[in-house]
Amino acid sequence: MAVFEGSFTHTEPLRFAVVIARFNDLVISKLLEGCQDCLKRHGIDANPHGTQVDYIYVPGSFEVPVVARQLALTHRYDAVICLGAVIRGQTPHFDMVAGEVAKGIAAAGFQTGVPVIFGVLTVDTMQQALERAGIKSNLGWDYAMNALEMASLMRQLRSSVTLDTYGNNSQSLPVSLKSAVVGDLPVAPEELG
Ligand code: INI
Repeated sequence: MAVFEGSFTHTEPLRFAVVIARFNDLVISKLLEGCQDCLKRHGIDANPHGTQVDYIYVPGSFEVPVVARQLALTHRYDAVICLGAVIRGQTPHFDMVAGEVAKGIAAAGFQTGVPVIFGVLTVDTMQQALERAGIKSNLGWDYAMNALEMASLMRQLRSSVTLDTYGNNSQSLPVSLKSAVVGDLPVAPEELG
């Protein structure tokens, strides 16, 4: 048997998409800075004109999932990082918006087999949002770490499913997982249970 876990080295081949909600830009721009700082310090060329990271802007967090899913479906990226901030004090629809965004981002990852990172702050106040976007810590850094780890893990799982330790095609994974890790388009709902 084997242990699989993502690493934070050998990042040269990795490709990421970052989906950025413009709403609450004061917070989001800081999350993005933290995210880019982490990627750069792990050897990623985070330049928008470079080859490793694409940046896609949407109006608000509600629009993030549809774009994240579309990007994941291209299978051009090892992971999609979603950045947003939904603040309770700003909208009576907080629970609805936050819930739909969370569900949509989870579905984008689940349906495509591509890690889609939930980097959407859901907080009560702007103060809390800013604390998590640089005043105390910067969760943008953590989201990038999650993306690096998942990107690496999925590459390992893909190569182990394609060719296992004994040089055979592995038959041990359930169909849904096999389909997800080898990057088939998209996993049929009935396989997801
Ligand atoms: N979008 C956010 O990302 N955060 C919020 O706090 C927010 N509030 O407060 O309303 C918000 N609204 C916009 C929403 O995401 C959509 O862009 C809009 O409803 C159009 O679909």
